[in-house]
Parts: sequence; structure tokens; C-alpha cells
Amino acid sequence: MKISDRDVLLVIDVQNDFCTDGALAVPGGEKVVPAINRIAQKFANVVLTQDWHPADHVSFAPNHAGKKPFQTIELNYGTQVLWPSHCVQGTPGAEFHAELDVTRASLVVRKGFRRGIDSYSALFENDHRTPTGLLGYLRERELKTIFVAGLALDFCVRFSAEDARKAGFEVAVIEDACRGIDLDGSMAAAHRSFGELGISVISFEAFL
Ligand code: VGL
Ligand code: ZN
Repeated sequence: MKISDRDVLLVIDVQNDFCTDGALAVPGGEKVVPAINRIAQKFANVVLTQDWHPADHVSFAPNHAGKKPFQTIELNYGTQVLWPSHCVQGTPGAEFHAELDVTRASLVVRKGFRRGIDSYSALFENDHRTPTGLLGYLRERELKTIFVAGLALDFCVRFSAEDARKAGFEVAVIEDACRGIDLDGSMAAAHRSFGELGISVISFEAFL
């Protein structure tokens, strides 16, 4: 596949807490790193996201008496999964995986930094209204096609791809440069949604 100057590689949350031994480990999370590093070299535009929560974040199960990780609660913006505390601002768990090549990134978008609202998507927080600013960046730079990779396929990759597609971009998820959590059928739901919205699912080998 030929990569154009209007294409962007959007790398979602390749952070220590989502890798093996991390606080919210995605099975095989670190395995995305070599694939992402290889293809990032070919892109003129690379954007990284970083999950970046305060310690008292509303999405953390320990902040809710009697609640366990992976249970849900209802918030004013809808149902919220409660996670183990993860990606706390300034901690080693929130840092990018040490082997991730960050040198080509022109922008790092931090998300989930407000106590009262989670943000799976790189474009909008979980109320689907509060912008992160990435949409403005993509539009102002006149980028057209967004290739999404990283963690986790069924949460932050999925929501980022959906919001980008709904905003009018061509979107492709690089499936083998992602890993998923798979909570209550969330992997199948992600793939259904990609099909419904016209989000392509491709292999990183398409770029080699
Ligand atoms: C994520 C759950 C909570 C993700 C982030 O990066 O997919 N999932 N925070
Ligand atoms: Zn998070």
C-alpha cells in the first residue's frame, strides 16, 4: 500500500499499564510495538494518544466503595466500566512502552485527564461531546485517511476509529497491530461496528 502525505498513523495508548504486568494488562499488549515501529517509519504523520488519569478518576473501581474492577456504574453520560486504577498521571504505568518509537510523532494527545469523565476515543470523551482537540488538528492539517493501531482494540481503538469515521475520515484499523481486552463480547461488538460504519480492517503487512 502506498502511503500519502494525507495519511496519518494514530497510535492508541501503547503504555506500560496496558502491557504484560501492567495494571490493566491487555493480553499480549507489548506485541504491537514491533509492528507499529516498522510502519511508523513509513508515515509522514504519526499521532500518539496517552491515557492520562488523575488518581481519583471516576473510572477507577477502587474509587467506588463496594465496587470491583469490570463492574459497571451509571454516570450522567451513560454506562461506565470500572477499571483497575491505571495510567495515573506521572507514574511509570502511564509512560509509553520503552521500545515504542515515539520519535516520529508530531502530536501526543492526552485523554481522560478530567476526574469526572472517561475518554476512550482520541477525538471525544465518553459523553461523545467534549472534544480532545484532535479533530481540529486533523482537519487543520488536511489529513484524510486515518490508520489506527494500538490498545485496546475493543475500547480505545474502537471508539477512536468510530469517531473518526463519523467525522468523515476514511478509517482503517490495523488489526494485527492491535490487541484487545475482550470483556463480555466486546471484540465481536467492535468488529460488528467496524463493518456497519465502513471502517476497513487490514493487516500491517499491507505496508511492508
Ligand atoms: C482503555 C480502558 C480504560 C484503552 C483505556 O486504552 O483501551 N481501556 N482506559
Ligand atoms: Zn483509562
